Amino acid sequence: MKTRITELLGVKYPILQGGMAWIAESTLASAVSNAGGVGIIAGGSAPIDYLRDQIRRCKELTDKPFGVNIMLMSPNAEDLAQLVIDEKVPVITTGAGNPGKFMEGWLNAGIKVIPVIPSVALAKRMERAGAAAVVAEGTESGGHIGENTTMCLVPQVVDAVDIPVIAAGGIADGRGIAASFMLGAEGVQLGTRFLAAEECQIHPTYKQLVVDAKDTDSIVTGRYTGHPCRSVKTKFSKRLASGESNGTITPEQFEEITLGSLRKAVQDGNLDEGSFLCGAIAGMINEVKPAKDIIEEMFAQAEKLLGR
Ligand code: TUI
Repeated sequence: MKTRITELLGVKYPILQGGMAWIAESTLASAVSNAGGVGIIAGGSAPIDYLRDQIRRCKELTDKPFGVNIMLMSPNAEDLAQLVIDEKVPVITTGAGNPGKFMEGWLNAGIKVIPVIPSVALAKRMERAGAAAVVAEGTESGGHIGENTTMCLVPQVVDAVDIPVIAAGGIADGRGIAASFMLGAEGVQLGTRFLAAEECQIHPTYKQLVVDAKDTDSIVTGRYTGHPCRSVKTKFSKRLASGESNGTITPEQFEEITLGSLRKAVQDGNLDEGSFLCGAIAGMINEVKPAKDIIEEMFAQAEKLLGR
């Protein structure tokens, strides 16, 4: 399936793995890259030595292209932004902010920059700033989200920019990929589907929550903090949601309670204090399998649907 994304990145399939903070490390990223997609290591708010180590491990595990996601709300975004230059990472995705101030440095280093954007306005700004492509991410996604849906956002971004558009949010099989292509996207980014990849290193409790989730099992919390986040419905996330709506948890208390909650989910499988981020499509994911099988099966289905 050749598109401007496969050409730009030199890969077999036009698929990026989401740069999920605390989750997307070198084992998962290299498995996706070895399968013909683009594996992404999450910078998150990791210490610089950890990310350097992960990048070097990924280089040992694959000779295929891979990328790093820079989460722009991270307190050490500046250091991580320099690290990816020093380590000659070929592709960067960004999230949770406008990467404008880093663009010149990255472009001068020959890095292909692919910002994740939740709006047409930001897509246009990123194109002017030299982005190679954009990921248009709908509110169906897991984690920190914008307002617009994938179905509405992707075609509007496609109409607004000339660079290739990658669709994200609510995609987990060949039907979602085919639909994204019909909307004008030339690639897809999937996060939640890869939570249930064999190579994904999250706690078994987290993986099981994703596999067991049904259609109504994701919940958005934290709108009143300005950082809405989608996760699996658990006692913890439901308590946050009710505290937010009935005023018993202030925005400041919310930030305090959720600080470190993603790590508690990923590493400890802590159901009482962990935030198990996931997309609204989790209900469709019922099986853990290798990243290679996930990718090959999805693209076989998509190609059939698209009549190729
Ligand atoms: O970034 C994500 N998803 C994430 S980041 C994350 S870690 C986190 N932890 C606590 C608070 C916030 C994040 C978990 N999930 N997806 C990409 C994404 N980017 N979604 C929305 C945005 C975004 C939002 C505003 C991108 C740009 C933006 O720009 C605002 C501006 O400055 O113009």
